[in-house]
Amino acid sequence: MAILPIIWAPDPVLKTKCRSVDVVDDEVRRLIDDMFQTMYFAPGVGLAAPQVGVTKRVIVVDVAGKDEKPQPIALVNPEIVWRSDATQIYEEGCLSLPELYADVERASHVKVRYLDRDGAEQKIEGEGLLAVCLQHEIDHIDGVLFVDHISALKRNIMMKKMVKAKKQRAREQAA
Ligand code: GNR
Ligand code: NI
Repeated sequence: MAILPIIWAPDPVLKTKCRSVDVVDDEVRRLIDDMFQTMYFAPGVGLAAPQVGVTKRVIVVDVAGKDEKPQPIALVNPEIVWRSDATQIYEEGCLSLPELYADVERASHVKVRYLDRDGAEQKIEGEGLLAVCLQHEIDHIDGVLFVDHISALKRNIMMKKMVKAKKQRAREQAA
């Protein structure tokens, strides 16, 4: 298992519509294991494959609280099959947009069909943070970031901060 480097925006890999997985094989299971390790280390409540540079339709989530038992869920080829008309607003963050947060409105309840790590078809229903997280991660494999749901003005300010932060990091790494 390995902790993988997380890619920061702006980066073309985060804008890519990812490819479906044909077969859930050992290579995909290794990716899932590495993604869980990377997500728990970060720490985060979700992670999508393009955030670690892999343009495949694979996401992992665990929205259990600190004192709760872990609830890891790996979803291959996830597809939202139903979303509620009712919406919720949640202050989102993203490991690919470190230290940036914004309110995003999404469906408050979703049903998602996916393949589990054994390749078996499963369905999951989520509300609250799980619904937010499933939609945020499925956006990632379609090349969409949470800032794509806010006003262009706010998005431009945030992306300028990201360009600055990346330049600063490049300077630090060169030093
Ligand atoms: O760790 C994360 N927290 C979070 C908080 C509110 C809404 C969405 C998220 S997902 C984020 C991890 C991440 O970037 N996943 O892609
Ligand atoms: Ni994210």
